[in-house]
Amino acid sequence: MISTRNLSDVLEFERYGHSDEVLIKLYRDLLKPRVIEEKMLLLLRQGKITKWFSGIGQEAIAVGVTAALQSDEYILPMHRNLGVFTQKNVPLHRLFSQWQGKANGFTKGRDRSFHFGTQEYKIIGMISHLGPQLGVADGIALAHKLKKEKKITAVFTGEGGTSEGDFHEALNVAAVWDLPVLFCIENNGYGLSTPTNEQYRCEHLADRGKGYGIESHIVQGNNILEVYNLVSRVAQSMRENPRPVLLEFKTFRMRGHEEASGIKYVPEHLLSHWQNLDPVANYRSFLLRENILTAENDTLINSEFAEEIDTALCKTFSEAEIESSEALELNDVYAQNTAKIIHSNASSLQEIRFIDAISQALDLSMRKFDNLVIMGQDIAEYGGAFKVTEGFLATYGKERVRNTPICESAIVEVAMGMAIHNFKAVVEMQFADFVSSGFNPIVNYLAKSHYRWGQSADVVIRMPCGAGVGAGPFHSQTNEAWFTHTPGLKVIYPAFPYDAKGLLAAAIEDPNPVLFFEHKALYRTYRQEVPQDYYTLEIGKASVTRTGDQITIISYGAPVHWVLEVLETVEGVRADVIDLRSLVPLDFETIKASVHKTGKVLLVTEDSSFGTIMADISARISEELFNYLDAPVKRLSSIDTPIPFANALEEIYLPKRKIKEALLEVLAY
Ligand SMILES: Cc1ncc(C[n+]2csc(CCOP(=O)(O)OP(=O)(O)O)c2C)c(N)n1
Repeated sequence: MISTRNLSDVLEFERYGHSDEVLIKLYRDLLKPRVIEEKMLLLLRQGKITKWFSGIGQEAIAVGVTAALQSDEYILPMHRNLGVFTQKNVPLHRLFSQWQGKANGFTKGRDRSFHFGTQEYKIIGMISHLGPQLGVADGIALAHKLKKEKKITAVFTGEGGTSEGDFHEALNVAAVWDLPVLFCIENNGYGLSTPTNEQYRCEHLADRGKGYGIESHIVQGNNILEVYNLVSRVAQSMRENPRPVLLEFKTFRMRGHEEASGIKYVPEHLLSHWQNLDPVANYRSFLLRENILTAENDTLINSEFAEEIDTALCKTFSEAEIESSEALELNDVYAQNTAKIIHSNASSLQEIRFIDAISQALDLSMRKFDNLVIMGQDIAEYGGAFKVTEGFLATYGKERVRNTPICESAIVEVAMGMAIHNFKAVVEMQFADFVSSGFNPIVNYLAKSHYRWGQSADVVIRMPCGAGVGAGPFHSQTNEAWFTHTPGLKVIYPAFPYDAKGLLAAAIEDPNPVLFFEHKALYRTYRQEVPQDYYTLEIGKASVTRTGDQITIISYGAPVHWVLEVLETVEGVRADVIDLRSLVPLDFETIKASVHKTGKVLLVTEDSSFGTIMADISARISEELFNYLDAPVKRLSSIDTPIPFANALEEIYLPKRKIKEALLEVLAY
């Protein structure tokens, strides 16, 4: 259903029964971001600030939407939505300090402008990639819904941002799950310099609501009373009857995308048309005409704001430049993990497969944490592609065991949103290969949030990976190196059922985002005696699976088993076999102790050769342990091709067949 509100060429205001006080309050709210911005433009010309994204002409949307929300409802604004921040009463000096990269801002100088969130004010700021926050809003809304809180979540995008896949995925998920998300498109005519007819083909973006089965409305975004009234009405109805609603606000960007870029590409007639529809000037005229506001009062309000701004600016400008150190910066990359290691109480062990260990860890974690939700494709009735969650639906119900549409990006974003409202999420990638479709939110949103503004992403992404099952280039990759390079992520890669169970439970306890690799070839082939109850293992500790003093062999995942098999076939070799278990954080101490003892190192990974984690380990051994080495560090990895399908080709690809020769070569050096 699409409703089209008043879109005439003049702004006509209707009181909707509001008192004079309410109308004046809305005027003050609308005026404030304008006055701040005019000051910022002045400071920019004076060289006192460096960059500015103008929202002049669009203020009625941010202000009207935020005014219609309850104070504990989340809002996810964009770079032009200063009005969201003023409406939520964020202190001006903190905002200014944020823009100037100072300590009283919200990111300790680590991110700029509006790229931050604050739980205190229930504002979750954007990342530069525009689209991901749409799915994050879905996650917050889902968290509200699961807690049975009658709250909505509002999220903004420009019309340019609607071309991103994130927009489609987020609307679709919100529709399928009936999430109370208010999707607000600010259609301001241009995405940087690209006009709407080069961005999309439909007449109105609101028309897209129909395709998702979502109610949508077109709103004159320059009319504060239209915005406020429509959003108030829709929001109340969404609280009672949770569902997404799509709003397309028609408006215009009166200045450049950012100040330096200018607006040469905008035809003059468009500017003058929208100048006549200026949201502040028109509303002021209406209030003056109706004798609700006097010119004297208007002057008073303006000077009150000017004084407040000057005081706050003084505070910011007198604040010292930010100081830090390597240690302080590194210390904020991860949230502190306060979870204690839990030891097993079980008196008996049971021999189980690797896959059973994964299922048990998930099952016991679901019992332990009632705020834990598992999401993934086909994981509910079907039990997942590998049957890891078979039976979970009957035990934990559809709300906590969630089949998802095929949209890895949105689901990772949903997991992030749930973490923002105090849930834990486990996301199952059907195959680790498909994580590429959810790559952006993992490496840019989840990984960086704690460092940027102190928000941890309590999310585990399960990654069934690896070769040996003849599944070809898109179902066999071991893609841990895509993530080990990104600060902020933890990467775990166990090789044994005991480790898999304890480390998956530990990953779920850990508030940081964890990529948890599960080698498919181990799922049903390897068995081990494992305690049946709940226990956790320390993340970041390698295990020495076999000891010896002649050579250190370092590996993780399936190759650990290949190495152990080879050692069974060569007599008399005394090798330390280190199973890393955790790639980030990396246990270099265990490596160091072993190399001190053996002086020889063989590194074995299933990853293709260039840029593996083994390259870093090799470099570090060379740098730090050179004096202990009796031979060059030897690396073994798969060849630099995509992983092929046919068994014979897979054998050529993998390093398995080269292990014995490499071992003897290093020993003989
Ligand atoms: C994924 C991505 N691609 C490109 C950009 C560069 N970029 C920043 S803002 C912008 C235009 C956005 O247009 P729109 O969504 O309409 O918002 P507006 O700036 O008009 O308010 C572009 C292309 C980006 N930030 N992220």
